Amino acid sequence: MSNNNQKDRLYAQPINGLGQFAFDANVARVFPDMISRSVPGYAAVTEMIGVLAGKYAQANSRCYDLGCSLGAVTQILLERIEQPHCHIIGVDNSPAMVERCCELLNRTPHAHTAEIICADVRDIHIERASLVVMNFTLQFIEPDARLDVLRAIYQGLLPGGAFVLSEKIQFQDTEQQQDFSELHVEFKRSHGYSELEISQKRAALENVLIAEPVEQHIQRLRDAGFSRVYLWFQCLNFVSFLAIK
Ligand code: GEK
Repeated sequence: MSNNNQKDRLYAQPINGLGQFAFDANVARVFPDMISRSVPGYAAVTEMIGVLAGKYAQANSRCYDLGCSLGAVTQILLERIEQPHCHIIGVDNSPAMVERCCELLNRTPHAHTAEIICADVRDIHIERASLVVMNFTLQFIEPDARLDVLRAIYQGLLPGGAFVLSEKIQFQDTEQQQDFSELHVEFKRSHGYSELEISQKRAALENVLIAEPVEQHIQRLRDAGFSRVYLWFQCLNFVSFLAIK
């Protein structure tokens, strides 16, 4: 049985011909450690998604975790949703992530089960949803395709349904961008990442993770149809929005 909590050392040694970051089996192996040491506020956001699920999940509906990775949010939805006949669906387009997600879900007994689908979020049909979560996933989809994703989510939500969107952001103000990027590097250092690990990871993520300003996210959520759009969380350059249909 593979270890649940392997330490992320993927960028600890100099890598010749450093390629683009990909959600492969190596990443899947260390993912919980990687995300908790890289995303300030990740634990707080995922825990709060459980609270939001308690309020917005409706009986006889579907709840989606889009870009579920190893199912951290899916697990929280399974624990927190008590409404009857609420079908929980996790979607991720990385086969390695999906395989590991299913292993981990099978290890944790829950009263309900979740369906995990290996697919691109752009290819799935969202319907009868009371809650849709995209926890740090839209940022990996090319910007031109993002509005269509949000429109499909809006169309698939029931009245009163909620969409939770968490993202790394870019600041329009260059000074704030510089200050918060430095603070993010400091956060990574404080979690034991070396300068080499930080710089190689940053280079690998270039053009893979495309962060946008808060204002652009809010405008896009409105363009997709949402009229109630709230920024409910921010820690440095990581935020989460709640949009209600
Ligand atoms: C968590 N939500 O632990 N379709 C489906 N999945 C995708 C796509 C796509 N087009 N693009 C990327 N992914 C999780 C963390 S991680 C965030 C999400 C991070 C998947 C990708 O395979 C990866 O598993 C996930 O989105 C992003 O709360 O690593 O910063």
